[in-house]
Amino acid sequence: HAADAHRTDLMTITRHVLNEQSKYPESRGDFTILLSHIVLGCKFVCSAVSKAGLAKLIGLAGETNVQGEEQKKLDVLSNEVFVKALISSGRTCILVSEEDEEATFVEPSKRGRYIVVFDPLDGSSNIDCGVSIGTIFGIYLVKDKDNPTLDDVLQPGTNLLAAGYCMYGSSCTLVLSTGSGVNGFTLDPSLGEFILTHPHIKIPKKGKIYSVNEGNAKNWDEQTTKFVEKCKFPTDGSPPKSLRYVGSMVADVHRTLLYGGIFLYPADKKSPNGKLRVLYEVFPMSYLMEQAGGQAFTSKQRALDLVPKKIHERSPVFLGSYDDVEEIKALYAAAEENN
Ligand code: P6P
Repeated sequence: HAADAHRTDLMTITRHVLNEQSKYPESRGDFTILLSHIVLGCKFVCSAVSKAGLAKLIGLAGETNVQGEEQKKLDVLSNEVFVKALISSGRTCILVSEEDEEATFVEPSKRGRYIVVFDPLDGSSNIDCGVSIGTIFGIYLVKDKDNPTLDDVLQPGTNLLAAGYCMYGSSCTLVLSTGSGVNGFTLDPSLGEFILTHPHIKIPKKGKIYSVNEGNAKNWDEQTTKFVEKCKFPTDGSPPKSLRYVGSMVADVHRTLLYGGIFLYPADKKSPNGKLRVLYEVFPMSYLMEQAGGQAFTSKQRALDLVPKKIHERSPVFLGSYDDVEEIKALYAAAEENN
């Protein structure tokens, strides 16, 4: 009764992480506890986002409610929930959030060994039109938890212990890697549990989709312009690629991970470092792409090799199917040689 076993042998995210952690005999369950608090935050945001539309009717989330009180915007609310959940886990010592200008150093009595970098509600400008948005996070170890410094946060993405995102769309899907592949979990609202629905996600080696904001084409550099031109007018007889661009990173990356293709947020004359943030957008998504057999590039180097100097630093990023990213890397490498 394999089907029956599948139905009754529920692989929840907590069980899955415990299984993975059991490979490390020295692990004391701290990481599992940390992750369960991140999952709690995702469940809260999922519930708040799904009510956002209704909230307009009853004056919640960013509107003034019947008492005329200014309700918090969803991204501010989400940030507060994640910060409180992470601190209460007792396993974190530094938090970096897209919503907070400065890093949060957890008070010694509640401090643990982990650093969490996160965007609590990425793409939140899209929420009013019902487009999928998401939480993006990455987890590092602190060097010395009794003396945490900002240097602990300005680490290359190659030091990440884990990364993931939770997409709030038609369903609530959490995609996670702790360093041995990528797995996807879907929230079963009747159980309040994330159940393993996409085991061992592997991105297709080559894709048929490119994903970029063509509205910035006027400001692109020559290499990006050439690459996009090749997507539209292939010179090798292959069919043109399809353009799919949601404008919400989690939605565009999730589609790229499952269907293949390439997502680009290049630098342009207006934004010489592109728009996406290194710590809590580029690194976690690049980590997941590599774990799923794809790759991520910044126009100069492997994205995970970047060493950020500031916590809200930006970088151009080209990520997705291995072969597609190779093509744009070749264009930038050729330009380097000619310089
Ligand atoms: P543009 C959303 O505001 C965001 O930070 C990412 O989620 C998304 O990929 C990007 O910006 C979209 O930017 O300039 O194309 O609207």
